Amino acid sequence: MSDAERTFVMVKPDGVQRGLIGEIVSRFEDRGLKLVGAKFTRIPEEQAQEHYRELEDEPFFDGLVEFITSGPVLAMVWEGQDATRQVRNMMGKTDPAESPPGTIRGDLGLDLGRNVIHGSDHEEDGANEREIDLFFDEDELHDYEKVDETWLYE
Ligand code: IDP
Ligand code: MG
Repeated sequence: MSDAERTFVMVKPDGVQRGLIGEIVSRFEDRGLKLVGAKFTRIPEEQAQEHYRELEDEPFFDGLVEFITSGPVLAMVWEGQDATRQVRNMMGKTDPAESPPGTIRGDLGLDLGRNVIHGSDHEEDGANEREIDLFFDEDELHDYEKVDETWLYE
């Protein structure tokens, strides 16, 4: 595999409440990505502020932090070739209304403030490592071989 990479992904509280965990995890499994870490957790306020720190000057920042801490989330790390960009492509755009059918946000959401999923931004330098470190200890991430790897990668 070239460009093997780990990326941080999270089913947000709205996705958990709407029973979309299975649907979302399924999409990444079907695509061939490998789950290397997962945690069902309620994010402490300080961690939420840190996670979204580049948005702290936005008018929607407080509401965003309130929303993301309002209930449990499923935090995950997925691994695969070019994983960060592939996951972002599967998610669609930030606004579900702008996201094409076939994407997670385009299929499962309607409103910008309730867009179901977070994924590290491939255009933001080092976002995946920073976010993985914020949510996971090293021993919570698992190196293992999956039986389908020789059939997924040339
Ligand atoms: P992303 O989630 O697609 O990476 P970002 O611009 O990083 O989008 O914004 C982070 C999150 O902040 C979005 O997923 C969304 O939940 C929220 N958000 C972004 N822009 C707005 C807005 O204009 N109004 C309300 N919420 C917003
Ligand atoms: Mg972002």
